[in-house]
Amino acid sequence: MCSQRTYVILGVVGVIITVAVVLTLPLKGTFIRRCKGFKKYDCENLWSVFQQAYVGKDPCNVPMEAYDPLIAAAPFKPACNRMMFWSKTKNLVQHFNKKRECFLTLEKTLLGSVLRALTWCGEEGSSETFTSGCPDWRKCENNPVDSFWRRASAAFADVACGDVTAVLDGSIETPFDPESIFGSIELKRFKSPRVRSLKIVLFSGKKAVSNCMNPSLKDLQKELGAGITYSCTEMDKSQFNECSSAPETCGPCW
Ligand code: N1C
Repeated sequence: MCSQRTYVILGVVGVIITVAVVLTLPLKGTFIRRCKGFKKYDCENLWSVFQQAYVGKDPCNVPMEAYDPLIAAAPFKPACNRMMFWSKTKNLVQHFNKKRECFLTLEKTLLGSVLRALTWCGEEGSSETFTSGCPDWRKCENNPVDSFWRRASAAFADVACGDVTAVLDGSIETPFDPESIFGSIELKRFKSPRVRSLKIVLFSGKKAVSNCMNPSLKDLQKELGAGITYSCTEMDKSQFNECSSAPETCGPCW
């Protein structure tokens, strides 16, 4: 006969196992399901390579290099003249690209898409993946999620070629932030003659606060590699909508 104490212990162990499984499964499930939408990848292997970057590690000590094997397992392919970057305009760009299939953003690639809008981390001495209680940039820079986006952004920018587009926010005072991933990583990796030009689209929703003469855009130009042509176009909501509702023509809107 089991004592009441044994039942309590078994119950607690059961709850711990269930919590561990419930915490890990949704991430793996989402990762594999999204991955299977892309052909020709070994999704189980990618999941295991991905996990090796952060499982069992202090979640404040996962550098971007931890994802080197993941990037090597699913390298980005160049899409000349169609690559789109952004800073502080994620929702707008997602909305724009839903209607218009012309541009390729990081979030539409295999790696960007399997990890889009997800949170994950590990813990020292544990083989589990957690999806809540993970540190973000306010706690530490080298957290598993931000390090992934920095590493993936670097690799995505490395393959940029031809005419490259970047959508910045014209409704804030400083559209170009040198500390952002776009400013500190992607921009610095555009190389001439592989990249011919950088086309900035300065999008203002309700109210334009800055224009193409903004001082932060002068700073951007100073950071741009020699030999890459720079241009800037201001767009309001109706121009942007007009452009995004012409999906059949992938011709330039800017
Ligand atoms: O720091 P940001 O923007 O300048 O980064 C955006 C830049 C884009 O060009 C993308 O190629 O870097 C890439 N990128 C993503 O695709 C992405 N998806 C989700 C960078 N970050 C991404 N995220 C999350 O948004 C991530 O958690 C990161 O820290 C933020 C950065 O958003 P931002 O400051 O607007």
